[in-house]
Amino acid sequence: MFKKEWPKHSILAIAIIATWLKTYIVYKTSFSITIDNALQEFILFLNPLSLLLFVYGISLFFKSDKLKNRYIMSVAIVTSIILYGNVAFYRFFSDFITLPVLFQTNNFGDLGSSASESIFWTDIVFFADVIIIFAAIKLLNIKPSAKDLTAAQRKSYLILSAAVLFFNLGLAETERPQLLTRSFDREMLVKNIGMYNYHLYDIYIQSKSQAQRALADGSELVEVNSYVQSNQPDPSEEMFGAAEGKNLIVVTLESLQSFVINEEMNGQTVTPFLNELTKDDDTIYFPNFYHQTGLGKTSDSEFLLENSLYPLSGGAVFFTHSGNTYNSMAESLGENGYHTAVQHANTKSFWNRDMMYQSLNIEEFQDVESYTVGEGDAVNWGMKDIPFMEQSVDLMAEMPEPFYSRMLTLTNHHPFYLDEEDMLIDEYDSNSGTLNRYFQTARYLDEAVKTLFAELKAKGLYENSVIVMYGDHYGISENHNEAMEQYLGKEITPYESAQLQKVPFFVHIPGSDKGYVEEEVGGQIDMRPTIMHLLGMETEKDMQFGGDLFSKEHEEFVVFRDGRFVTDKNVYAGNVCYDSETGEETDMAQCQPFIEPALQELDYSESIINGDLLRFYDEKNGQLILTEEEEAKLEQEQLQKEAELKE
Ligand code: GP9
Ligand code: MN
Repeated sequence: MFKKEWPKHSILAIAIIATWLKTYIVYKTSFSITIDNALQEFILFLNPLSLLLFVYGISLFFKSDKLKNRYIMSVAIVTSIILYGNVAFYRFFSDFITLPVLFQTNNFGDLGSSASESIFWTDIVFFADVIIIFAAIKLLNIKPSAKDLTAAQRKSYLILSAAVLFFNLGLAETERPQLLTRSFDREMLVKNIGMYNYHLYDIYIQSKSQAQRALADGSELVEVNSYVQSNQPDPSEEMFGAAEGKNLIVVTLESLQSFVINEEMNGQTVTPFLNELTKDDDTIYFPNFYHQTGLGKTSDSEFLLENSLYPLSGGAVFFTHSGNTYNSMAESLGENGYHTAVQHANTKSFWNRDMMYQSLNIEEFQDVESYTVGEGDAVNWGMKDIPFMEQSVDLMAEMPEPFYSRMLTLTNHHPFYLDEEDMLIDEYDSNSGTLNRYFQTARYLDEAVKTLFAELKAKGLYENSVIVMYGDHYGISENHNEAMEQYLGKEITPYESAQLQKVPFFVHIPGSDKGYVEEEVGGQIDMRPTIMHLLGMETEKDMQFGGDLFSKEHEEFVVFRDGRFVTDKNVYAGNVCYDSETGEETDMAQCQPFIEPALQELDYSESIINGDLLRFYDEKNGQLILTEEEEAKLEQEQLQKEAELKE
């Protein structure tokens, strides 16, 4: 075989095939990537190919064979190092590498000590393709006479590799719509676009935010700061400290919208337990409360809750800005002696939570690994909410008190599938299976909340806790408007669409006798100051856009992430001003004064995130952290302004 003359580009072909197959074998043996169907398996198999074809293919442009071979060897070595780096990292962290991990210096301690335990000499097999290519270069007798490819042939080759890439992306898009714009779990990225493309994508996302960060300086915070300071409502005297010293349990009610609360579907009650709570002596229920999330869905709602900042207009801030400085609610509570935790029975890398929670200073993240998902305990996206609640309370009972635990539910999630035995009511009868099933999963979620209360009581945690619950975002998108019209019995105008962004918000303080229905118009941005004041913590120095919902000074002005807004009198949606009472179109002059401020507020928040501006802010004393030059620059600007005014 070594005597025989091999075709000119044998080495290239061998390299592509060897690295491709090796990558696939490593996927299957070194990572636990969940595969649900044959298409996903096929995508996984295919996904290393596009990049390998391209990168190895560049060798076609080299003139000398020697250079070609050297280049091919280097590509094999570099891709092997990338893949192997991930394998070693995964052994310890069960996650794929992302750039910020390499730059987060506090991670290095862990990395160093774990590296030695995650590397074995047998790992040389991860370089099998390098060895094969090396052997091929040394041993094979390549036709010396053959000509190089013509320009046209090279062009077709590049077109082929681009075609493979688009084919791959197309399949990924069918499998995971909006993969690159919203859903951001590294596992899902690796699964759909491949390890190598994932790293390119990661580099792109991270360098984009790093560039914006590098260009920003503290003086940008001056204007934002004075805006924020002038918009802080004072805490309500009655509610400030009403839950002081208690444990804080925040429940994220997955995809729960207010349109099911206190309503029936074909004569069946959808949320019996939550309905009772709305009338309960110890619960304050907010029926005019809106979600303000964007593409980051659940994670955006977490961001709003923790930071009282708006999420981003493009992409999920959990994914794009997990390295920023934040002054989260968890951090403040931690400083006030709270143990802080998140409980969520899903993979920790989903929404990049494992990274982001470090930046938010959340002490403990109990992800799926903390739970025992027994036979029949999982449906749809993962662990069912009822067993999740049961086990979560057990875990909570182990936490030092006072604690702040945030529980993220999962069952009431698109596509809203449920096991037969968990269907407590019938399906609805519209043309949308999604909406039909939604009522059943919402009913199940309600049952899970009931379970939570019962478990807390059983474990003796109930009395000493305050329970806050909020719907994270809509569950039924506008694609189901026709079915929604049937259910609501009215046409869905832009006004109605905005109304459908209402999500329930509950504040339950056991034994307080403070329950009532609070009609105040508010949004998720208001959760943080509202909660912190309840716990008796001041927030006046916080860089936050929300306000205490109990405060008399709270402004009824909710800005949606897309620029729509709601005030006590109006709803502004689809560039039309509506009267909030009647839902009829009204004089634009009523909305006009709010249009600019709404965008301004979103802009301010966005500039904080993009410039990572909180690194220039000391939330302890409410002072900006400026360099001497920045101080001087500001003074100069101030003088100039004064001079202009005099003229
Ligand atoms: C996944 C859960 C659901 O962990 O938070 O995410 P979503 O798709 O609703 O943002
Ligand atoms: Mn969600």
